[in-house]
Amino acid sequence: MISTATIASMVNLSRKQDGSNDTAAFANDVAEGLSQEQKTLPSRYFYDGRGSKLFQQIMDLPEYYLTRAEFEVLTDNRQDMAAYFSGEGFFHMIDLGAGDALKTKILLRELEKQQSMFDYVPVDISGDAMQQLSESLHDELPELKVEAVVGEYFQALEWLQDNKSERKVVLFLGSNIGNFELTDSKAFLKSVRSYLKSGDRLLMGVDLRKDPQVILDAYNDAAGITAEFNLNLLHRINRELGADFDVNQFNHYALYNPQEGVMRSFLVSKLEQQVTIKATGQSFSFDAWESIHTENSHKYTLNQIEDLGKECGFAIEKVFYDSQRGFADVLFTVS
Ligand code: AVJ
Repeated sequence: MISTATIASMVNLSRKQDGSNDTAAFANDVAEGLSQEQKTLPSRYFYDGRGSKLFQQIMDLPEYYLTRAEFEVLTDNRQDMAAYFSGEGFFHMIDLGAGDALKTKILLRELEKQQSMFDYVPVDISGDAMQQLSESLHDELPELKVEAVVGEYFQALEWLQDNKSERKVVLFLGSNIGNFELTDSKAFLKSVRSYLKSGDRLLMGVDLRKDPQVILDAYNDAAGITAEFNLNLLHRINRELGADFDVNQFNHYALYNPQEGVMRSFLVSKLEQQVTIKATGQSFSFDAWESIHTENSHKYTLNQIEDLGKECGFAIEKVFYDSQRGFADVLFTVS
């Protein structure tokens, strides 16, 4: 069957096509992070080619409940969600951090079934991911109008602001909000809000507080995939910035603080050692058992989410839970 309705285009908003500025920014962020008293590396650098593959394996792990929980939420509530989205005519569905969009496809199929008037704007920092997604959507949902955007979240929202005045439904799934510090999540949501107007919506996936042991296991899987994922950051720095990290001399360590509701991940140096990064010409020393903080994964109460939304100009319209009540997709309207 030949479809004339298929329109798949891609906009690349990354700073440089050849990636040179991206490498400079990466080098800069790494040097800055390793120069601090508590060494730190930004979690957004997990997702190079190998890191993205490892994360896909994480999503299949028996211990990593998040993805299955959200899959269930979207599957069980897809009709209801689609009805909320498409009530008021044409809209752009903007998927921040779309990745392989495995979960979003549940909604896309339902919206098509309901003959909703919309187009799909997946946004991701990975050009490869957006290319693959455009192709898979072309095969699976040939009627869907897709405009993939390669870039950072705010670049994409800025671009949308200039180009699209129609109603917007923003998806921010997968508990990606959990990677932000509280102040950053506020800044992020306020910024998203500034691009929206009355009638627009935000659907945000959040991981909820639960048995700390369950959370701990999700980030310390028995197969060691999460450890590989965390350590891959050092492999990436070696490869892209010409560093000489001896990756075997670092351990993955993740612990959950139930008081704050924060999972924190670290790489711990097993011995006193030095690392040189060619790209910046700097060396960094590690004491034995010194740590690099690599990720925060926040777990929320619904009250926190409600307050967070309120402070950023959003009101909860509906909360969709999984059967265990461990994960929620929260539908916000702009207030
Ligand atoms: C993609 C940010 C939601 O924090 O649970 C998985 C990333 N890190 N295992 C998360 C991750 C370790 C994940 N997010």
